Amino acid sequence: MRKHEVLLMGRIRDMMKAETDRLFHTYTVHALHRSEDPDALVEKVKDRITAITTNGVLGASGEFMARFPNLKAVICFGAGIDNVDLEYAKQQCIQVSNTRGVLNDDVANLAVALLLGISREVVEADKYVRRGDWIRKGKMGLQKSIRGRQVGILGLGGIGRDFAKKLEVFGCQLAYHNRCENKNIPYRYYSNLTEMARDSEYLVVICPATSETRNLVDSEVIDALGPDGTLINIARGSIVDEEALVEALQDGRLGAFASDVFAHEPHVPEALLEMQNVILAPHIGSATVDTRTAMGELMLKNLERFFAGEPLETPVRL
Ligand code: 8YV
Repeated sequence: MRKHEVLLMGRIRDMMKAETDRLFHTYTVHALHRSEDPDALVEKVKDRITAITTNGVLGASGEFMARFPNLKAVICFGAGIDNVDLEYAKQQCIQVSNTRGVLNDDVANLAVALLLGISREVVEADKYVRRGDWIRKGKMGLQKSIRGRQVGILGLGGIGRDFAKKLEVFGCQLAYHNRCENKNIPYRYYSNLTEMARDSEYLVVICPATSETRNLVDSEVIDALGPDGTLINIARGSIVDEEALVEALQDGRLGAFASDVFAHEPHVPEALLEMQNVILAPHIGSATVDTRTAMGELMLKNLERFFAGEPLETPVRL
């Protein structure tokens, strides 16, 4: 039987080998990154392509999708689909899927790790021992407990809810800001983000990156969080105004910052590298063998269902 043809936007580095092999084994994959002349490749296969596979970074622009007159699906590896032109997909009735759900647990765990790590100064403590400061200077200074402190969650979707559930056992006061209140959720709702930041000691960013959330955490929100406040970002760098953030940390207007994501990855503002009240991670939220395997399997499942003419497993609502 002839294999279905799939266009692969580029190397999906985060996909595990077993699922990558299965993708290439099951389909005739036209991989742009393996072609010496990607443009010529697109011209050659454009009429036959009904499905594109991609990830959050590579995405799929409207202009690119428009080159495939029979395109019906964009199948993504990853939950974030900020670089896929969803407006164009909607207009053209192109289905889009992502791999949400299977990564919630590990991403939420990393958010907990950053919260505990920054409040208990775990990275600094490690450096303290390695530098010989324990011997030279004696005991390190005291840190902060998170018990009883308000943690404001920006974006109470799947990952946000998992994160909040995990935090319940630490005895934190939980609050959230979404576009709408969810009456079934027991945490305090704020319709105004700045107000939530003012009342919270920790502000944790877990919302999707869209044109509406771009620089949502701006200097006003950062100032409301204040010198005793900590900002944690596990979502996307674009949601935080990075320049305003660096300035606030430099001026002591923000207490601390822990993040897995940045505006211009893999580049991180120089100034942050020297700061002690900062923890930096290289976008590893979903980076466990288990989760990356599950994401690959889910991506393949979506492809399989698309070619079988069945509803996608995890369609994105357009
Ligand atoms: C990475 C993520 O994008 O799923 C997401 O939105 O941020 C991560 O899982 C992953 O590296 C996918 O390539």
